[in-house]
Amino acid sequence: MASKTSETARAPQTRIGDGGETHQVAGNGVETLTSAQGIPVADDQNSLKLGRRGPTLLEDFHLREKIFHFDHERIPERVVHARGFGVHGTFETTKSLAHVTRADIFQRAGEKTEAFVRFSTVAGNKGSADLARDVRGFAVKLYTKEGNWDLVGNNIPVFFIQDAIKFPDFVHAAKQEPDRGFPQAQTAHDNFWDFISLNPETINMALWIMSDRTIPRSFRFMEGFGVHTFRFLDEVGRSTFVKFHWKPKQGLQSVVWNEAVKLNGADPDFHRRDLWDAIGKGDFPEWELGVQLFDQAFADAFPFDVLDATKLIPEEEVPVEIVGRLVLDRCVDNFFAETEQVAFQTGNVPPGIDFTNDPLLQGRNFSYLDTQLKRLGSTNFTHLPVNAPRCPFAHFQQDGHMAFRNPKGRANYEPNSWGAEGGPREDPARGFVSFAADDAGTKLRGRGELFADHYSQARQFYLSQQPVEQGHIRDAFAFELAKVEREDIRARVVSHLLVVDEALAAAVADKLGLDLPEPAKPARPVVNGLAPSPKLSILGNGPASFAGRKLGILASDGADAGVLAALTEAAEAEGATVEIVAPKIGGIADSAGAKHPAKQSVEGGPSVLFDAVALVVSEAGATLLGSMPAARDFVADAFAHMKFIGHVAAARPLLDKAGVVPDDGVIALDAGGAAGFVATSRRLRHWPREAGTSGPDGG
Ligand code: HDE
Repeated sequence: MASKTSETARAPQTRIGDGGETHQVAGNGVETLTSAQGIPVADDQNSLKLGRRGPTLLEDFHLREKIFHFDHERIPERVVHARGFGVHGTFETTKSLAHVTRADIFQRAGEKTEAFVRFSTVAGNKGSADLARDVRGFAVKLYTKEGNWDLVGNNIPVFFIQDAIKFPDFVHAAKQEPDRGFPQAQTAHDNFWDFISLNPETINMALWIMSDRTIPRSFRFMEGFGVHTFRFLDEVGRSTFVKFHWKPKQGLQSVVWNEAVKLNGADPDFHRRDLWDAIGKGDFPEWELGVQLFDQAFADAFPFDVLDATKLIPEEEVPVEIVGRLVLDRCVDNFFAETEQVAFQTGNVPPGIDFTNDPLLQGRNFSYLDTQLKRLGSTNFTHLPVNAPRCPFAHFQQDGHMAFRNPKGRANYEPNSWGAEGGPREDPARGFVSFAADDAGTKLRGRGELFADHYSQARQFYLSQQPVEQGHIRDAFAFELAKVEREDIRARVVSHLLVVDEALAAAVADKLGLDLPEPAKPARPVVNGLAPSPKLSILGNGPASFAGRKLGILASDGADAGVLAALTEAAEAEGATVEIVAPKIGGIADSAGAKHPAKQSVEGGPSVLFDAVALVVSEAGATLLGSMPAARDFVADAFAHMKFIGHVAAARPLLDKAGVVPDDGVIALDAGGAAGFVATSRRLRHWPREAGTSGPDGG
């Protein structure tokens, strides 16, 4: 046993019992490690013991504090939307809406407002994968000069249910089943489809979630929607109904299902990494804020209830007017402090914006405040920097856990007779005033009559999709229902689809090997003649360029230097990113001897990470890669996912090994083909390949 004297006498930089590792110590500009109380720490490697091999002492306050804090690092994850990613940005008003709202944020074109946005999936737990088939949350906090406005929306304009009272049932059914604790982050299970099949109000949303909207390529390539009908109020309290839309300047883009499945394995953080990388290199994503404005007369004449969140108003009927732009340009400094602790609340609206009686919205206004207390543990969550208003604020709320904004002075109530020293007072002119709704009625449990039309807009959505997209919806239904163990549930879902579109229902039933059931009985007659709304298609609203997308070049030693340079130049001129994937992470030397570092080795860099791929290999490289399963998968997957594939002539054997029968989407890069390949890649996918009509060999 070491004597006490020898331990006390040790040199300050020596660690007792540390096996001789070297540790950096404070000094020369390196900060001193302290306890949370500020006490300098001498040894952070060893707990205090009675002798080197003896028991640990309770006296070790540093050990106790360190472990105590660690034990309490987690706060409850969100009960829905647990997995998310937040970033900062700026909203700029581009058009004044002073004629319809007194909201300060919409008074002056050119006005800039700080913003925080959190994107999320809904059903999965915090550690689930990004490419789950799921709705994406699109929650925006705008720190306006008259208080925080939270527009807590989704990437789909309609919702599953009509009344907040159904939300716990819906979420229980969607999340993991309670006895087994799985499946998580996916709706392909009995409970979810049981709920859908027994609640026809979900059918419109069911069509949306089986579309490619739920497998976006990037947060940057999705729309956002406020979903509910809100009100704008002007200076005299006159109301105009409003629906909010976020339109990505980058254009819409989704992946195909097989790609999503593989992405979840290749990079479970694919969406958050994409946003982090894009912002990190200055490619700031941007959305336009659009509003659909309408009055009571329109609402009365519209065949659906504008208070029903399972319905939308087609843009073709009420155009979306662009009134602002949102640029996301700053990642968080600390994920926990900002993304995890940001607290959205639908009830946060500044003067000039107000609610309608949408029963889902009314329920949300209750829920969000409640959930913040549970999650953040104190009513003082508004003191956290990410949640605090940026405008001056003053009130008499006080004390509570962790209050760190504590007012001075004697008066903590109002009215009071302390004059100017007595603190803030109400302001009837500037303050928030609710719409003077003349509501009256019988107390009952029920819904508006038009809420009962559950199929008309589902049909309209389906008929608004391009054939490729309709095929994806069919396949998604067949995939999910094939995971449902009970045949009666599968059949009940198909019975609803029969009311939406007979051909869709028949195709799904065929894929399931199911006899067609009787159609469901709609509570209200289906409005069959609704005009398709092309704005509801993703493919119809894609980007016009390859900007913001990623080209993956599978390269080998001896790769044609000219082709590499031409590809890189064309892609970068387009605003796209180029990444080299090589047999080894050390990179390659091209035909001119120049070295190119690899971003990925082919084993860790499958083609699902890219929007288009190019094969720039030497003859020897093609042979080498052709012998590597990961390289063959790289090529075969790119082809199966309908991606454009550029290649040099030497890559032909690799294409053959991957089973690729070249079509119009497989493009030669030799003889100056690089620029044309990048230009063609603007179309993102070669969809005729999926339909089997791809030419020249596909017919
Ligand atoms: Fe939410 N929702 N929600 N929701 N929601 C939450 O609040 C709730 C609904 C949405 O990034 C929770 O802070 C009820 C519709 C987003 O932090 C909770 C109802 C829409 C986010 C809650 C709805 C949303 C949430 C969980 C039915 C689209 C993530 C944690 C009445 C318009 C916000 C939290 C973030 C989060 C309740 C329906 C979007 C429990 C009761 C409809 C984007 O309060």
